[in-house]
Amino acid sequence: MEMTNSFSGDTPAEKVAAAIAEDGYAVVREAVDADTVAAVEADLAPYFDKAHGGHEDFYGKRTKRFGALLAKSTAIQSMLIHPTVLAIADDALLPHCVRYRVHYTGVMHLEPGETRQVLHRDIGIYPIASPCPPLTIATMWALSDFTRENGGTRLVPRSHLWSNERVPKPEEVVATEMPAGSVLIYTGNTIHGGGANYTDGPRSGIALHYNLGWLRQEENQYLAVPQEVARELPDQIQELIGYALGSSSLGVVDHMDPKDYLHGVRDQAQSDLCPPEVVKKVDALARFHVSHSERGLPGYYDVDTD
Ligand SMILES: O=C(O)CCC(=O)C(=O)O
Ligand SMILES: [Fe+2]
Repeated sequence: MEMTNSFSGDTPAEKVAAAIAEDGYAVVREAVDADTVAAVEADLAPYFDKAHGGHEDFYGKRTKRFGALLAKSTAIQSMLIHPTVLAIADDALLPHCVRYRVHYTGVMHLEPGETRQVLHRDIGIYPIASPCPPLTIATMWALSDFTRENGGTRLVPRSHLWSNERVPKPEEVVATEMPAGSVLIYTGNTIHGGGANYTDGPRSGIALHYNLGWLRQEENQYLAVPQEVARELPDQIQELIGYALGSSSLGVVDHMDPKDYLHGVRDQAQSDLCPPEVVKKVDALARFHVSHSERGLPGYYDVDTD
């Protein structure tokens, strides 16, 4: 199947959000310029040099991966808080949480010869059966062009609405094609996986994910970003990585707001754990109904699209 939902960089965010709500994914082409891509690559160059392929099948034996990107690059901040991406995260996640968080930051750099990754849902790390409301929003930023031949992320349109039992057919899988500087955005509920790289150059991508603020973040941002680095980050990014209450009292440190604590407040009387705007938002949240389901439902789909 051919990929649809590829939008130019100036497309209104609402239009992209509507496509993601319907199909589970969208591409925004050239959402950042070549200078931003070059700046991110320059920040990360020393880490690329040191990185090597993994030893687990899922993560890829010819895929360089490393994380903690907010401690390694300032240029990456413009990807993390890109207005279209945040508008989509607002649309998908804010009905269900007071704030969402940075869930994961990582490089996914497929070297020539990498084989296809098993298809999966990123929300498979949580024991919640599909379909369910979006728990995470994933972005994959292209540092190189993404093509079908070099391992552009494979996706199954509309699978964010399927139950775990439904297995994708090969003809239901699309491959992401986008030039460097573009971003693929998909929900963590959408079945997807890296492709095989049949070319002689790398497919280089940066994954920045966001999750509901009351779920555990996949990458531990409090260890990934040292406190002295976190203290210097813009307010908005501090809040995104977790230095803000996720609900009344959720995320407290020594009975204080984590952001106050980060900035040296040690007197409980100076910190408000029940700010009225947080309490009001908690009361207004759309509530989940989680039903019990059987153990052992398949979460991985080995679909041959090569
Ligand atoms: O590399 C890709 O295109 C996707 C990788 C992925 O989905 C994952 O590692 O969870
Ligand atoms: Fe994934």
